[in-house]
Amino acid sequence: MPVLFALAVFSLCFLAPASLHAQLVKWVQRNPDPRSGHAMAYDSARAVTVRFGGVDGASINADTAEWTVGSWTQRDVAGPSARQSHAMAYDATRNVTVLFGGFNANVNTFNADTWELCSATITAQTAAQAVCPRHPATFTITAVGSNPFTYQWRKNAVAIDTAANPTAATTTLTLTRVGPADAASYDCIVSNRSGNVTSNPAELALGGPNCCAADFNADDTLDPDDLADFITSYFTIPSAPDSDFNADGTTDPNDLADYIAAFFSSPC
Ligand SMILES: [Ca+2]
Ligand SMILES: [Ca+2]
Repeated sequence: MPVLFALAVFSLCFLAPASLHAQLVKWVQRNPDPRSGHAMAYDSARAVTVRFGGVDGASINADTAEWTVGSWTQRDVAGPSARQSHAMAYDATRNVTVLFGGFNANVNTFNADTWELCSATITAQTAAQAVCPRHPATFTITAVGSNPFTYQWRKNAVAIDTAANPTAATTTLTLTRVGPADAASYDCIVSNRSGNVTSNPAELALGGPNCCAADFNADDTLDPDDLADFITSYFTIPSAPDSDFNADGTTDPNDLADYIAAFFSSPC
């Protein structure tokens, strides 16, 4: 005679208006999902309680479900075989749920395998932004889940060379002095043992109502240093993107003329 256990989670809903004559009290059954011999552990990185396996009266299960406030969500993830009486614990240092052992009465097998449930969730990221030319721009990503993570920032869906810009392999991408070529869409691929998740693309635009085109050294002050710095760039490193002041793809006398005009006529 099999012995069945039923798991039921109840919540007391209680409304208490000012008048005791108008009062509603009732029990609400949250989830009628019978289960015994399962294991559960709290994943603090994702703020969910993970349940795996167990017996529901009809079969031994290999399903994964997660409990958050008020409901269970079934997770369609491959993992351990069907079992009961296994153990689970959460490793808060690496943010993984560890499962070990258990028993499958259908095949009379005691398990000796160890599993880790890994996760990666992007919880915050920089939105689209506009940056004044030659100023720095940063994009930041925040991910929670199983350590360690790796990061790969992309520009227009193409991986940024991390040898040229090591910040492209970190949580914060920094572009030190943006120019027309930097105006693009940026996202980040976050990877760990659970796989990859990609952030939403965020646009970087150049300019804005408070930008000062003639502030060549981008210190938010227009003074003779800017004129000197532009002339130095123009004559010594004409290949530098900054020397192409009018951003037409060529550094020529028009850039010098345009810069000087901007410097002496700029209201900033
Ligand atoms: Ca300046
Ligand atoms: Ca030019």
